[in-house]
Amino acid sequence: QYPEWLNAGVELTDRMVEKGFGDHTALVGNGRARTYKELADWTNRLAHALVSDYGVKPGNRVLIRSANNPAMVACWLAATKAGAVVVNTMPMLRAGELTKIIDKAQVSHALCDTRLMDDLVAAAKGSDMLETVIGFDGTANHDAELDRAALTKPVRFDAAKTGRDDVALLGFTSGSTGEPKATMHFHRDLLIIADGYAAEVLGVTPDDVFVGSPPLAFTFGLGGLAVFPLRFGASAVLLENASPPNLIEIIQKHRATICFTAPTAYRVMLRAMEEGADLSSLRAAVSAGETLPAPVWEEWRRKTGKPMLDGIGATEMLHIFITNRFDDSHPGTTGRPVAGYRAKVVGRDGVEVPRGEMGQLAVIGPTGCRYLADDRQRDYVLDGWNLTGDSFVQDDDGRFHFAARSDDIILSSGYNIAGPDVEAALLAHDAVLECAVIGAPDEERGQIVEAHVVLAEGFAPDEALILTLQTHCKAVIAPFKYPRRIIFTAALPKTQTGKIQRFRLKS
Ligand code: 3SK
Repeated sequence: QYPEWLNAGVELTDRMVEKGFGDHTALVGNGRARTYKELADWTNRLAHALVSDYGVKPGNRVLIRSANNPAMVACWLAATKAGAVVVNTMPMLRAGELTKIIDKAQVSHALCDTRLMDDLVAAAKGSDMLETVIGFDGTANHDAELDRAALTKPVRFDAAKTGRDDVALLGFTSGSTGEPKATMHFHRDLLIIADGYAAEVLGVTPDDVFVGSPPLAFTFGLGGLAVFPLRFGASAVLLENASPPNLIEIIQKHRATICFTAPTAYRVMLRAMEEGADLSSLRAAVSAGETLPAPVWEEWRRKTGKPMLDGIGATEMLHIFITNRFDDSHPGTTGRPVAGYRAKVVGRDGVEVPRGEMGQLAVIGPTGCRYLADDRQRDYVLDGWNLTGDSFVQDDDGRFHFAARSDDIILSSGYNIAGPDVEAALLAHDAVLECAVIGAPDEERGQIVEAHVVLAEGFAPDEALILTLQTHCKAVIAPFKYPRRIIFTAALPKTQTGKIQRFRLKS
């Protein structure tokens, strides 16, 4: 359904102006709001500068380093219009991590918020490939090299003639080993996720105001905070610091309607509501990236009268491919495939297992995994089906239920225990703010269930609480699953996209 020649950058800006959204607010951030017309002009000027002053050519790999702000979105759209393949990166990355990405993606140009230059400059020194590092002003006062170059350029730009199946984006994912993989996504893929998930599931309208915490460098964030709003003439509020308190403040201030974040932030929002925070403007609370504990879903429903939309996505698939719906959302399930996708649960032999049995989730659809120069492609895609590495069960009604990452199944005394089941039980106790459950080696049992727990305010980490939590778990899940060891900790190790790194808890 997409034309042969297609440029996602143009579709999300100039095309929206053509459709009559020119005066509508597109992006808000760093104290300013920008309309679609302003965004189209801004990105066209930047694209001119990239091409004429810095020699960006179609197919060049262009790295962007920034926190979530309108300038980052503008740079991404401009580079896309110029036909570049964009590699968005997170501000927290250090030089060593950037070097790996630069080498893997063969990055020739880097656009960097001037506040984040040091690590990029250090990374560039270690690379033969990266020739041009250009600073932009992330605060959007137009006071850096790229901004100055763009200032005098025309507001019309003839975008590169990109095909719908030309690569537009490289999404990096570290996987559980920490060795980065780059996933290639086409111009059409960027529109497919909007025309699929965002239209079918969220029913986005121009009145929607998006907020959220995932970095734009993570495809969850790029979709939820840039592609989805811009595809439908809606607005996005971008936060450089999207800590839960900031998120809560912004939702109230901008009367946000759609929020993309992780379960931990929703837990904080629930507490804030008790203290008077008004989050009633939210019509969609999208949760992904980590399993959504059923108690959080239930409390959200109780306090807001609305369901939460838990979903599962993957950088390999670009965005969410199985999800709950407003009229079909249930605690503890991930829901059904997004329109255009099919999913099944398979055994080790790749054959579908009967309903009710646990196996690996396989998914097929209009987006899918294409690793850049990586043998791991063979493990991920089998006969067109993407093997996500997640263990799921499909129930008799066809809904998918997350069991665990395949790495998170604990084998204890002959029992298969899904770590997330134990986490959900622990999280149902008021004392537990966050937790991660792993299998720790044990001579007698092979493995035992070990829980790492961050306590909520006001609870003391003592032996009595360990006993209380163990007793609580035995009461809410099969007693053989209870955590035999509980370790209290101040924080859990997480990736920069907020996913808990359970493998780092394993000694
Ligand atoms: O959870 C994820 O890993 C994810 C990745 C990309 C897009 C969306 C999601 C939820």
